[in-house]
Amino acid sequence: VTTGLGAVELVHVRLPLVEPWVTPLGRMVDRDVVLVRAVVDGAEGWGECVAQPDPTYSPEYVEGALDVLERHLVPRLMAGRPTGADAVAGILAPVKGHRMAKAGLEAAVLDASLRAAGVNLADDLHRRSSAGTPAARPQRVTGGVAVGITSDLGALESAVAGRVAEGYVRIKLKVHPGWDVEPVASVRAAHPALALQVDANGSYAPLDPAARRRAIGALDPFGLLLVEQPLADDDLVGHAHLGAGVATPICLDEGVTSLEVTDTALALGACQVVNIKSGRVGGLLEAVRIHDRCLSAGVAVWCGGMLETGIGRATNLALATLPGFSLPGDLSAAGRFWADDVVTEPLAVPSGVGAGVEVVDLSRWTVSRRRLA
Ligand code: NPG
Repeated sequence: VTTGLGAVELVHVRLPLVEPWVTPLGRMVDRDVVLVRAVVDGAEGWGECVAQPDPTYSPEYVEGALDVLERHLVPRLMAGRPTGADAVAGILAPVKGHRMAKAGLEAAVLDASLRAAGVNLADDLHRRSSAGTPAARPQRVTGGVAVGITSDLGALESAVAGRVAEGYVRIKLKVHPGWDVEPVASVRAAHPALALQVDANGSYAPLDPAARRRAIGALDPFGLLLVEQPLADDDLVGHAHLGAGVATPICLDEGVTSLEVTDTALALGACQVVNIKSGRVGGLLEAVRIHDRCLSAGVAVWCGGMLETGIGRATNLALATLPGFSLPGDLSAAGRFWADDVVTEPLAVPSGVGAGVEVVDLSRWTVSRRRLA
């Protein structure tokens, strides 16, 4: 058994979605995704790079992630001889940005080293968090689900009714100027007590400040949990101004890329809630730090989703067991997106070692596979 980091493998897979996924950013019928396999101390681990096929959610995208992983990140990591996952972010820090690619690599190393040590991921994250409860971490978390943009209000209503019937306790709707008050009003009328929130993916950015306040303020009567990322990624001041003029709590997603940006957003009053995605912030360990900071600042967090396969969903579930995750995350079951998932386990906080999932034979979905030793 080789000690330390052995081989790293990059697997580009393409999974068909059970139904098209439509957001303010576009329409997707297959999910192209990069899975990272790492061997540490002879144990195999998996991580998922959540970059999307197109650079429309963030500057990262699947082919770019494969390229930066192969040319820059994996060679640096190999040369840096990390003894465990704690060393990964520091070794990769000279490469700027590419947080989703870095996070996928760190997750694979973390999973492998925890498997080698016989430790469960959720337990490990609790040990790392200043607010963790290693002796009594939750065995399950409450999941919410995202409903995409539909062709009309009738289709939206039946999609929401279906998700509520499946048992989801919180629904997130996608909104943009022109598809906001009407869908929210119609869902609220049908489900007066439903925990409901909306995600704009920055689509209100082109409006002037008064029009933003009118559009987002028009959602105030519907008692939403939050409105997510109404403005541009880098417009923290704009979010602070908008938040001062509306009642619905503002949540940041795309805008929060690191612990430092979290501090800036909190100092500016840019948000009342933070969506934490380990990929967006460069890794699970940074996500734990952001969670800890938000918890001590009294800012609620929840775990976002990036249409992950079961590999990424397992790490999301482990993360979401931390105590600051007081709002339901985008932690829908595999069947929400996939007819067949890449893992065998059902969606519950995995109890096994590492991230706790077993990866099936990927060959039927594989676009390319590169082994970097
Ligand atoms: O459950 O994974 C999920 C989907 C949650 O809406 C969701 N994700 O902006 O947060 C987002 C959004 C998204 C993911 C948008 C991928 C575009 C691509």
